[in-house]
Amino acid sequence: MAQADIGLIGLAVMGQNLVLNMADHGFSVAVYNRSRDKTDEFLAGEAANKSIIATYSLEELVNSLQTPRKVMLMVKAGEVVDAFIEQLVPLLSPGDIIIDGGNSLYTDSTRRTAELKEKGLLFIGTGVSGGEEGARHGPSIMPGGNPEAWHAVKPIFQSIAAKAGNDPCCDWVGDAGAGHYVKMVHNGIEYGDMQLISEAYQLMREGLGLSADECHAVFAEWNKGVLDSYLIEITADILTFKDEDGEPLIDKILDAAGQKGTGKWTGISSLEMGIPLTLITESVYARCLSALKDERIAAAKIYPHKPNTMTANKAVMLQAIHDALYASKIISYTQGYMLMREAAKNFGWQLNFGGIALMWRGGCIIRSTFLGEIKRAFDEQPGLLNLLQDSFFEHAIKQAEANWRKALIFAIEQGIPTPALSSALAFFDGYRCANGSANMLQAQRDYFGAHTYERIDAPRGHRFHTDWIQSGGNVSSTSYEV
Ligand code: NBP
Repeated sequence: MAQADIGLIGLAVMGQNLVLNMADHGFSVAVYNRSRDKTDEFLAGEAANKSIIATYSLEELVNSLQTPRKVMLMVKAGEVVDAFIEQLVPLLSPGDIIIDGGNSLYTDSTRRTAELKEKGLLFIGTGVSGGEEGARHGPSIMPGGNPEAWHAVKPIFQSIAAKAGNDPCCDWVGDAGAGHYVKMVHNGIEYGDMQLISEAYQLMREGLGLSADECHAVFAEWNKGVLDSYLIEITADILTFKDEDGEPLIDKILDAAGQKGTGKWTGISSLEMGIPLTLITESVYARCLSALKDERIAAAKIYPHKPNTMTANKAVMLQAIHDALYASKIISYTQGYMLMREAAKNFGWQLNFGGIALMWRGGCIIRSTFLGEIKRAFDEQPGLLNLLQDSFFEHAIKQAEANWRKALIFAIEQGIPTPALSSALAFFDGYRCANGSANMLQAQRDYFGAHTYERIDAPRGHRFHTDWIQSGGNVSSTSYEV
Protein backbone atom coordinates (compact mmCIF):
# COMPACT_ATOMS: atom_id res chain seq x y z
CA MET A 1 0.00 0.00 0.00
CA ALA A 2 1.42 3.38 -1.02
CA GLN A 3 1.69 5.44 2.13
CA ALA A 4 5.15 6.82 2.88
CA ASP A 5 6.07 10.44 2.12
CA ILE A 6 9.64 9.55 1.22
CA GLY A 7 11.91 6.52 0.93
CA LEU A 8 15.47 6.44 2.21
CA ILE A 9 18.17 4.01 1.17
CA GLY A 10 21.26 3.63 3.38
CA LEU A 11 20.87 3.14 7.10
CA ALA A 12 24.33 4.13 8.31
CA VAL A 13 24.85 7.03 10.72
CA MET A 14 23.53 9.79 8.41
CA GLY A 15 20.64 7.83 6.98
CA GLN A 16 19.28 6.61 10.31
CA ASN A 17 19.41 10.04 11.88
CA LEU A 18 17.79 11.78 8.91
CA VAL A 19 14.97 9.22 8.98
CA LEU A 20 14.38 9.82 12.71
CA ASN A 21 14.43 13.58 12.10
CA MET A 22 11.86 13.24 9.28
CA ALA A 23 9.63 11.03 11.45
CA ASP A 24 9.82 13.57 14.30
CA HIS A 25 8.55 16.20 11.87
CA GLY A 26 5.50 14.18 10.93
CA PHE A 27 6.68 12.52 7.73
CA SER A 28 6.36 8.79 7.13
CA VAL A 29 9.53 7.21 5.79
CA ALA A 30 10.08 3.85 4.09
CA VAL A 31 13.63 2.60 4.59
CA TYR A 32 15.89 0.12 2.83
CA ASN A 33 19.47 -0.97 3.45
CA ARG A 34 21.67 -3.43 1.56
CA SER A 35 22.38 -5.40 4.73
CA ARG A 36 19.09 -6.53 6.13
CA ASP A 37 20.30 -6.79 9.74
CA LYS A 38 20.85 -3.00 9.92
CA THR A 39 17.23 -2.43 8.94
CA ASP A 40 16.00 -4.93 11.54
CA GLU A 41 18.17 -3.46 14.29
CA PHE A 42 17.02 0.06 13.43
CA LEU A 43 13.35 -0.88 13.44
CA ALA A 44 13.71 -2.80 16.70
CA GLY A 45 15.58 0.08 18.31
CA GLU A 46 15.24 3.83 17.80
CA ALA A 47 12.80 3.57 14.89
CA ALA A 48 10.30 1.48 16.86
CA ASN A 49 6.83 2.98 17.18
CA LYS A 50 7.56 5.78 14.73
CA SER A 51 6.18 6.38 11.23
CA ILE A 52 9.04 4.35 9.76
CA ILE A 53 8.41 1.39 7.46
CA ALA A 54 11.00 -1.33 6.87
CA THR A 55 11.34 -2.66 3.32
CA TYR A 56 13.62 -5.44 2.12
CA SER A 57 13.76 -4.90 -1.63
CA LEU A 58 13.83 -1.83 -3.84
CA GLU A 59 10.50 -2.95 -5.37
CA GLU A 60 8.94 -3.01 -1.92
CA LEU A 61 10.45 0.41 -1.13
CA VAL A 62 9.19 2.01 -4.34
CA ASN A 63 5.73 0.45 -3.97
CA SER A 64 5.38 1.88 -0.47
CA LEU A 65 5.71 5.51 -1.63
CA GLN A 66 3.15 8.16 -2.48
CA THR A 67 3.50 9.70 -5.94
CA PRO A 68 5.49 11.49 -7.11
CA ARG A 69 7.84 9.07 -5.42
CA LYS A 70 10.79 10.56 -3.58
CA VAL A 71 13.72 8.20 -2.98
CA MET A 72 16.72 9.54 -1.08
CA LEU A 73 20.11 7.83 -1.17
CA MET A 74 22.39 8.17 1.87
CA VAL A 75 25.09 5.73 0.81
CA LYS A 76 28.79 5.76 0.02
CA ALA A 77 29.42 8.28 -2.78
CA GLY A 78 30.54 7.15 -6.24
CA GLU A 79 29.73 3.84 -7.92
CA VAL A 80 27.29 2.76 -5.20
CA VAL A 81 25.06 5.75 -6.02
CA ASP A 82 25.12 4.92 -9.75
CA ALA A 83 24.36 1.27 -9.03
CA PHE A 84 21.29 2.17 -6.95
CA ILE A 85 20.08 4.65 -9.57
CA GLU A 86 20.39 1.97 -12.25
CA GLN A 87 18.26 -0.41 -10.18
CA LEU A 88 15.69 2.27 -9.29
CA VAL A 89 15.08 3.64 -12.79
CA PRO A 90 13.00 0.70 -14.10
CA LEU A 91 10.91 0.75 -10.91
CA LEU A 92 10.02 4.47 -11.06
CA SER A 93 7.55 6.46 -13.20
CA PRO A 94 7.97 9.78 -15.00
CA GLY A 95 7.99 12.68 -12.55
CA ASP A 96 9.40 10.59 -9.69
CA ILE A 97 12.41 12.01 -7.84
CA ILE A 98 15.75 10.50 -6.87
CA ILE A 99 17.72 12.46 -4.27
CA ASP A 100 21.37 11.82 -3.54
CA GLY A 101 22.29 13.21 -0.11
CA GLY A 102 25.81 11.79 0.09
CA ASN A 103 29.06 13.64 -0.46
CA SER A 104 29.03 13.17 -4.22
CA LEU A 105 31.32 14.91 -6.65
CA TYR A 106 29.39 17.77 -8.30
CA THR A 107 30.26 16.61 -11.81
CA ASP A 108 28.55 13.28 -11.01
CA SER A 109 25.44 15.18 -9.92
CA THR A 110 25.49 17.23 -13.12
CA ARG A 111 25.72 14.01 -15.16
CA ARG A 112 22.98 12.25 -13.14
CA THR A 113 20.61 15.23 -13.47
CA ALA A 114 20.97 15.13 -17.26
CA GLU A 115 20.81 11.32 -17.58
CA LEU A 116 17.68 11.04 -15.43
CA LYS A 117 16.00 13.98 -17.18
CA GLU A 118 16.29 12.03 -20.44
CA LYS A 119 14.40 9.19 -18.73
CA GLY A 120 11.66 11.53 -17.46
CA LEU A 121 12.91 11.35 -13.86
CA LEU A 122 13.92 14.26 -11.65
CA PHE A 123 17.19 14.31 -9.75
CA ILE A 124 18.37 16.29 -6.74
CA GLY A 125 21.99 16.18 -5.61
CA THR A 126 22.11 17.70 -2.16
CA GLY A 127 24.80 18.44 0.34
CA VAL A 128 23.88 17.52 3.91
CA SER A 129 26.13 18.88 6.62
CA GLY A 130 26.23 18.59 10.37
CA GLY A 131 27.32 15.01 10.91
CA GLU A 132 25.33 12.68 13.14
CA GLU A 133 24.02 15.37 15.47
CA GLY A 134 22.98 17.64 12.60
CA ALA A 135 21.22 14.85 10.72
CA ARG A 136 19.25 13.99 13.86
CA HIS A 137 18.28 17.47 15.05
CA GLY A 138 18.70 19.80 12.08
CA PRO A 139 21.34 19.70 9.34
CA SER A 140 22.26 22.31 6.81
CA ILE A 141 20.87 21.06 3.48
CA MET A 142 22.10 22.37 0.11
CA PRO A 143 19.97 20.98 -2.74
CA GLY A 144 20.61 21.42 -6.45
CA GLY A 145 19.71 19.50 -9.59
CA ASN A 146 16.46 19.57 -11.54
CA PRO A 147 14.48 22.58 -10.24
CA GLU A 148 11.18 20.88 -11.11
CA ALA A 149 11.79 18.51 -8.19
CA TRP A 150 12.17 21.21 -5.56
CA HIS A 151 8.52 21.99 -4.72
CA ALA A 152 7.87 18.32 -3.84
CA VAL A 153 10.91 17.97 -1.60
CA LYS A 154 10.96 21.46 -0.08
CA PRO A 155 8.41 20.89 2.75
CA ILE A 156 10.34 17.86 4.02
CA PHE A 157 13.82 19.38 3.72
CA GLN A 158 12.91 22.76 5.17
CA SER A 159 11.11 21.10 8.11
CA ILE A 160 14.04 18.91 9.11
CA ALA A 161 16.78 21.50 8.45
CA ALA A 162 18.43 23.57 11.16
CA LYS A 163 16.99 27.04 11.68
CA ALA A 164 18.85 30.34 11.87
CA GLY A 165 16.28 32.35 13.78
CA ASN A 166 13.11 31.43 11.88
CA ASP A 167 14.86 30.77 8.57
CA PRO A 168 15.56 27.18 7.52
CA CYS A 169 19.19 26.43 6.70
CA CYS A 170 18.04 24.94 3.42
CA ASP A 171 17.02 26.50 0.15
CA TRP A 172 17.35 25.74 -3.53
CA VAL A 173 20.97 26.30 -4.55
CA GLY A 174 20.84 25.93 -8.33
CA ASP A 175 20.74 23.67 -11.37
CA ALA A 176 22.59 20.42 -11.96
CA GLY A 177 25.60 19.95 -9.65
CA ALA A 178 25.25 23.34 -7.89
CA GLY A 179 24.12 21.84 -4.57
CA HIS A 180 27.02 19.44 -4.35
CA TYR A 181 29.43 22.16 -5.54
CA VAL A 182 28.37 24.46 -2.70
CA LYS A 183 28.63 21.54 -0.24
CA MET A 184 32.13 20.82 -1.59
CA VAL A 185 33.18 24.44 -0.97
CA HIS A 186 31.58 24.21 2.49
CA ASN A 187 33.77 21.19 3.23
CA GLY A 188 36.83 23.00 1.86
CA ILE A 189 36.12 25.93 4.18
CA GLU A 190 35.74 23.40 6.99
CA TYR A 191 39.24 22.09 6.21
CA GLY A 192 40.53 25.69 6.34
CA ASP A 193 38.80 26.57 9.62
CA MET A 194 40.03 23.37 11.27
CA GLN A 195 43.61 23.93 10.10
CA LEU A 196 43.62 27.56 11.26
CA ILE A 197 42.39 26.57 14.72
CA SER A 198 44.96 23.77 14.91
CA GLU A 199 47.77 26.19 14.04
CA ALA A 200 46.57 28.68 16.67
CA TYR A 201 46.50 25.80 19.16
CA GLN A 202 50.08 24.78 18.34
CA LEU A 203 51.27 28.37 18.72
CA MET A 204 49.72 28.44 22.20
CA ARG A 205 50.97 25.03 23.26
CA GLU A 206 54.47 25.05 21.79
CA GLY A 207 55.15 28.73 21.33
CA LEU A 208 53.69 30.07 24.57
CA GLY A 209 53.93 26.90 26.63
CA LEU A 210 50.26 26.85 27.64
CA SER A 211 48.75 23.67 29.09
CA ALA A 212 45.74 21.99 27.48
CA ASP A 213 43.54 23.41 30.25
CA GLU A 214 44.91 26.91 29.70
CA CYS A 215 44.26 26.56 25.95
CA HIS A 216 40.74 25.39 26.77
CA ALA A 217 40.14 28.59 28.71
CA VAL A 218 41.43 30.73 25.83
CA PHE A 219 39.25 29.02 23.20
CA ALA A 220 36.23 29.14 25.51
CA GLU A 221 36.78 32.89 25.88
CA TRP A 222 37.27 33.37 22.13
CA ASN A 223 33.98 31.60 21.56
CA LYS A 224 32.22 34.55 23.18
CA GLY A 225 33.49 37.02 20.58
CA VAL A 226 33.92 37.38 16.81
CA LEU A 227 35.22 33.80 16.53
CA ASP A 228 32.04 32.34 18.06
CA SER A 229 31.53 29.11 16.10
CA TYR A 230 30.88 25.40 16.44
CA LEU A 231 34.51 24.49 15.64
CA ILE A 232 35.94 26.85 18.30
CA GLU A 233 33.38 25.46 20.77
CA ILE A 234 34.34 21.81 20.14
CA THR A 235 38.04 22.74 20.25
CA ALA A 236 37.52 24.13 23.77
CA ASP A 237 35.65 20.95 24.71
CA ILE A 238 38.34 18.67 23.27
CA LEU A 239 41.05 20.45 25.27
CA THR A 240 39.37 19.79 28.58
CA PHE A 241 38.64 16.11 27.87
CA LYS A 242 40.77 13.73 29.96
CA ASP A 243 41.97 10.23 29.12
CA GLU A 244 41.50 7.35 31.59
CA ASP A 245 44.77 8.31 33.33
CA GLY A 246 43.53 11.85 33.91
CA GLU A 247 45.84 13.36 31.29
CA PRO A 248 44.45 15.41 28.37
CA LEU A 249 43.26 13.02 25.66
CA ILE A 250 44.48 15.41 22.96
CA ASP A 251 48.08 14.58 23.93
CA LYS A 252 47.48 10.88 23.22
CA ILE A 253 46.10 11.38 19.71
CA LEU A 254 48.50 10.74 16.83
CA ASP A 255 49.20 13.85 14.73
CA ALA A 256 48.38 12.20 11.37
CA ALA A 257 45.20 13.48 9.75
CA GLY A 258 42.84 11.61 7.46
CA GLN A 259 40.67 13.01 4.68
CA LYS A 260 37.84 11.79 2.50
CA GLY A 261 38.40 13.90 -0.62
CA THR A 262 36.12 16.93 -0.54
CA GLY A 263 38.97 19.30 0.40
CA LYS A 264 41.04 17.88 -2.44
CA TRP A 265 38.13 18.32 -4.87
CA THR A 266 37.80 21.96 -3.80
CA GLY A 267 41.50 22.54 -4.43
CA ILE A 268 41.30 20.82 -7.83
CA SER A 269 38.29 22.92 -8.81
CA SER A 270 40.12 26.11 -7.80
CA LEU A 271 42.99 25.19 -10.12
CA GLU A 272 40.54 24.44 -12.92
CA MET A 273 38.78 27.79 -12.38
CA GLY A 274 42.00 29.77 -11.93
CA ILE A 275 40.97 31.06 -8.51
CA PRO A 276 43.67 31.43 -5.82
CA LEU A 277 42.10 29.27 -3.12
CA THR A 278 45.39 29.18 -1.28
CA LEU A 279 44.27 28.68 2.30
CA ILE A 280 42.00 25.70 1.73
CA THR A 281 44.52 24.06 -0.59
CA GLU A 282 47.29 24.57 1.98
CA SER A 283 45.01 22.96 4.55
CA VAL A 284 44.70 19.87 2.35
CA TYR A 285 48.50 19.78 1.93
CA ALA A 286 48.92 20.20 5.70
CA ARG A 287 46.90 16.99 6.17
CA CYS A 288 49.06 15.27 3.51
CA LEU A 289 52.23 16.38 5.33
CA SER A 290 50.80 15.29 8.68
CA ALA A 291 50.22 11.81 7.24
CA LEU A 292 53.98 11.44 6.56
CA LYS A 293 54.52 10.68 10.23
CA ASP A 294 57.49 8.33 9.86
CA GLU A 295 59.32 10.66 7.50
CA ARG A 296 58.69 13.57 9.84
CA ILE A 297 60.11 11.63 12.77
CA ALA A 298 63.25 10.92 10.71
CA ALA A 299 63.52 14.55 9.56
CA ALA A 300 63.11 15.80 13.13
CA LYS A 301 66.27 13.88 14.06
CA ILE A 302 68.24 15.47 11.21
CA TYR A 303 66.88 18.98 11.81
CA PRO A 304 66.16 19.19 15.53
CA HIS A 305 63.74 21.93 16.48
CA LYS A 306 65.53 24.75 18.30
CA PRO A 307 62.86 27.00 19.73
CA ASN A 308 63.89 30.61 20.01
CA THR A 309 64.57 31.55 23.60
CA MET A 310 62.76 34.85 23.27
CA THR A 311 60.06 35.21 25.85
CA ALA A 312 56.80 36.51 24.51
CA ASN A 313 54.31 38.43 26.55
CA LYS A 314 51.58 35.80 26.73
CA ALA A 315 48.60 38.13 26.86
CA VAL A 316 49.91 40.24 23.99
CA MET A 317 50.73 37.19 21.87
CA LEU A 318 47.39 35.50 22.56
CA GLN A 319 45.64 38.59 21.25
CA ALA A 320 47.92 38.50 18.20
CA ILE A 321 47.08 34.83 17.57
CA HIS A 322 43.38 35.60 17.97
CA ASP A 323 43.58 38.41 15.42
CA ALA A 324 45.66 36.31 13.02
CA LEU A 325 43.04 33.57 13.20
CA TYR A 326 40.19 36.01 12.61
CA ALA A 327 41.85 37.77 9.68
CA SER A 328 42.83 34.43 8.09
CA LYS A 329 39.28 33.16 8.46
CA ILE A 330 38.04 36.22 6.59
CA ILE A 331 40.55 35.46 3.82
CA SER A 332 39.46 31.81 3.66
CA TYR A 333 35.78 32.70 3.20
CA THR A 334 36.75 35.44 0.75
CA GLN A 335 38.55 32.85 -1.35
CA GLY A 336 35.69 30.33 -1.04
CA TYR A 337 33.20 32.93 -2.28
CA MET A 338 35.55 33.91 -5.12
CA LEU A 339 35.54 30.26 -6.19
CA MET A 340 31.75 29.94 -6.03
CA ARG A 341 31.33 33.15 -8.04
CA GLU A 342 33.62 31.81 -10.76
CA ALA A 343 31.90 28.41 -10.78
CA ALA A 344 28.49 30.10 -11.09
CA LYS A 345 29.82 32.07 -14.08
CA ASN A 346 31.34 28.98 -15.72
CA PHE A 347 28.36 26.67 -15.21
CA GLY A 348 25.56 29.24 -15.65
CA TRP A 349 24.26 28.86 -12.07
CA GLN A 350 22.33 31.65 -10.35
CA LEU A 351 23.88 31.26 -6.90
CA ASN A 352 22.38 33.32 -4.08
CA PHE A 353 25.51 34.08 -2.06
CA GLY A 354 23.68 35.57 0.93
CA GLY A 355 21.35 32.55 0.91
CA ILE A 356 24.35 30.22 0.96
CA ALA A 357 25.73 32.01 4.03
CA LEU A 358 22.32 31.56 5.67
CA MET A 359 22.31 27.83 4.84
CA TRP A 360 25.69 27.54 6.58
CA ARG A 361 24.56 29.68 9.53
CA GLY A 362 23.11 26.73 11.44
CA GLY A 363 23.29 22.96 11.54
CA CYS A 364 26.57 22.53 9.72
CA ILE A 365 30.14 22.15 10.93
CA ILE A 366 31.23 25.67 9.89
CA ARG A 367 28.26 27.37 11.56
CA SER A 368 29.27 30.63 13.16
CA THR A 369 28.19 34.15 14.04
CA PHE A 370 30.61 35.35 11.37
CA LEU A 371 28.39 33.91 8.59
CA GLY A 372 25.69 36.38 9.63
CA GLU A 373 28.03 39.18 8.51
CA ILE A 374 28.61 37.47 5.16
CA LYS A 375 24.86 37.20 4.63
CA ARG A 376 24.46 40.86 5.55
CA ALA A 377 27.25 41.86 3.13
CA PHE A 378 25.60 40.06 0.17
CA ASP A 379 22.11 41.22 1.15
CA GLU A 380 23.35 44.83 1.12
CA GLN A 381 25.29 44.39 -2.14
CA PRO A 382 24.12 41.33 -4.13
CA GLY A 383 26.75 42.12 -6.78
CA LEU A 384 29.58 42.31 -4.22
CA LEU A 385 32.69 41.17 -6.08
CA ASN A 386 34.80 40.25 -3.10
CA LEU A 387 34.18 40.13 0.66
CA LEU A 388 37.28 42.26 1.24
CA GLN A 389 35.41 45.09 -0.48
CA ASP A 390 32.68 45.08 2.18
CA SER A 391 33.25 47.80 4.77
CA PHE A 392 32.74 45.48 7.78
CA PHE A 393 35.43 43.07 6.58
CA GLU A 394 37.69 45.93 5.46
CA HIS A 395 37.53 47.34 8.98
CA ALA A 396 38.08 43.89 10.57
CA ILE A 397 41.16 43.19 8.43
CA LYS A 398 42.64 46.63 9.07
CA GLN A 399 42.14 46.20 12.82
CA ALA A 400 43.77 42.75 12.80
CA GLU A 401 46.59 43.33 10.33
CA ALA A 402 49.41 44.37 12.68
CA ASN A 403 48.71 41.52 15.11
CA TRP A 404 48.37 39.05 12.22
CA ARG A 405 51.94 39.90 11.19
CA LYS A 406 53.12 39.79 14.81
CA ALA A 407 51.73 36.27 15.30
CA LEU A 408 53.38 35.04 12.11
CA ILE A 409 56.74 36.59 12.97
CA PHE A 410 56.48 34.76 16.29
CA ALA A 411 55.65 31.49 14.49
CA ILE A 412 58.58 31.86 12.09
CA GLU A 413 61.01 32.68 14.89
CA GLN A 414 59.78 29.70 16.89
CA GLY A 415 59.87 27.35 13.88
CA ILE A 416 56.20 26.46 14.31
CA PRO A 417 54.48 25.59 11.03
CA THR A 418 51.56 27.85 10.13
CA PRO A 419 50.79 27.08 6.47
CA ALA A 420 47.19 28.30 6.56
CA LEU A 421 47.77 31.46 8.63
CA SER A 422 50.80 32.30 6.46
CA SER A 423 49.13 31.61 3.13
CA ALA A 424 46.24 33.88 4.15
CA LEU A 425 48.63 36.76 4.76
CA ALA A 426 50.54 36.04 1.53
CA PHE A 427 47.24 36.15 -0.38
CA PHE A 428 46.25 39.39 1.32
CA ASP A 429 49.59 41.01 0.52
CA GLY A 430 49.30 39.85 -3.08
CA TYR A 431 45.67 40.93 -3.43
CA ARG A 432 46.21 44.46 -2.12
CA CYS A 433 49.37 44.93 -4.20
CA ALA A 434 48.71 47.18 -7.21
CA ASN A 435 52.14 46.44 -8.69
CA GLY A 436 53.38 42.92 -8.16
CA SER A 437 56.25 40.85 -9.50
CA ALA A 438 54.51 39.28 -12.50
CA ASN A 439 56.27 41.73 -14.84
CA MET A 440 59.38 39.63 -14.18
CA LEU A 441 57.45 36.42 -14.89
CA GLN A 442 56.22 37.82 -18.20
CA ALA A 443 59.72 38.96 -19.16
CA GLN A 444 61.09 35.49 -18.39
CA ARG A 445 58.31 33.81 -20.37
CA ASP A 446 58.93 36.07 -23.33
CA TYR A 447 62.72 35.60 -23.03
CA PHE A 448 62.72 31.81 -23.24
CA GLY A 449 59.48 31.08 -25.06
CA ALA A 450 58.44 34.21 -26.99
CA HIS A 451 55.18 34.16 -25.00
CA THR A 452 54.82 37.96 -25.38
CA TYR A 453 53.88 40.53 -22.74
CA GLU A 454 51.62 43.54 -22.30
CA ARG A 455 53.12 46.98 -21.54
CA ILE A 456 52.04 49.48 -18.91
CA ASP A 457 52.14 52.21 -21.56
CA ALA A 458 49.94 50.40 -24.10
CA PRO A 459 46.24 49.36 -23.97
CA ARG A 460 45.45 45.98 -22.40
CA GLY A 461 45.43 43.20 -24.98
CA HIS A 462 48.24 44.64 -27.13
CA ARG A 463 51.01 42.09 -26.98
CA PHE A 464 54.73 42.68 -27.49
CA HIS A 465 57.69 40.42 -28.05
CA THR A 466 61.34 41.38 -27.57
CA ASP A 467 64.33 39.62 -29.11
CA TRP A 468 66.11 39.58 -25.73
CA ILE A 469 69.40 38.07 -26.91
CA GLN A 470 69.37 39.54 -30.41
CA SER A 471 69.48 36.10 -32.01
CA GLY A 472 65.85 35.09 -32.29
CA GLY A 473 63.40 36.00 -35.03
CA ASN A 474 60.27 38.09 -34.87
CA VAL A 475 57.93 35.11 -34.49
CA SER A 476 56.10 34.95 -31.16
CA SER A 477 54.22 32.12 -29.51
CA THR A 478 50.43 32.03 -29.81
CA SER A 479 48.86 33.86 -26.92
CA TYR A 480 46.17 31.83 -25.16
CA GLU A 481 45.34 31.05 -21.54
CA VAL A 482 44.61 27.62 -20.08
P1 NBP B 1 28.76 5.53 4.79
O1 NBP B 1 29.40 6.55 3.91
O2 NBP B 1 29.59 4.75 5.69
O3 NBP B 1 27.91 4.53 3.85
C1 NBP B 1 27.26 3.45 4.41
C2 NBP B 1 26.04 3.06 3.60
O4 NBP B 1 26.43 2.73 2.26
C3 NBP B 1 25.41 1.81 4.18
O5 NBP B 1 24.03 1.87 4.00
C4 NBP B 1 26.03 0.71 3.33
O6 NBP B 1 25.26 -0.46 3.29
C5 NBP B 1 26.03 1.38 1.99
N1 NBP B 1 26.91 0.73 1.04
C6 NBP B 1 28.25 0.68 0.97
BR1 NBP B 1 29.40 1.42 2.18
N2 NBP B 1 28.71 -0.03 -0.06
C7 NBP B 1 27.60 -0.45 -0.68
C8 NBP B 1 27.42 -1.24 -1.84
N3 NBP B 1 28.43 -1.68 -2.56
N4 NBP B 1 26.14 -1.49 -2.22
C9 NBP B 1 25.10 -1.05 -1.51
N5 NBP B 1 25.22 -0.29 -0.39
C10 NBP B 1 26.46 0.00 0.01
O7 NBP B 1 27.56 6.17 5.63
P2 NBP B 1 27.39 7.61 6.28
O8 NBP B 1 28.57 8.01 7.07
O9 NBP B 1 26.05 7.60 6.91
O10 NBP B 1 27.34 8.59 5.01
C11 NBP B 1 26.37 8.48 3.99
C12 NBP B 1 26.69 9.53 2.93
O11 NBP B 1 26.60 10.83 3.54
C13 NBP B 1 28.10 9.43 2.37
O12 NBP B 1 28.12 9.85 1.04
C14 NBP B 1 28.89 10.40 3.21
O13 NBP B 1 30.03 10.90 2.55
C15 NBP B 1 27.85 11.49 3.43
N6 NBP B 1 28.04 12.29 4.65
C16 NBP B 1 28.51 11.73 5.80
C17 NBP B 1 28.66 12.50 6.94
C18 NBP B 1 29.15 11.90 8.23
O14 NBP B 1 29.40 12.68 9.16
N7 NBP B 1 29.27 10.59 8.34
C19 NBP B 1 28.32 13.86 6.89
C20 NBP B 1 27.81 14.40 5.71
C21 NBP B 1 27.67 13.61 4.59
P3 NBP B 1 25.62 -1.67 4.30
O15 NBP B 1 25.01 -1.32 5.61
O16 NBP B 1 24.97 -2.84 3.67
O17 NBP B 1 27.12 -1.79 4.36
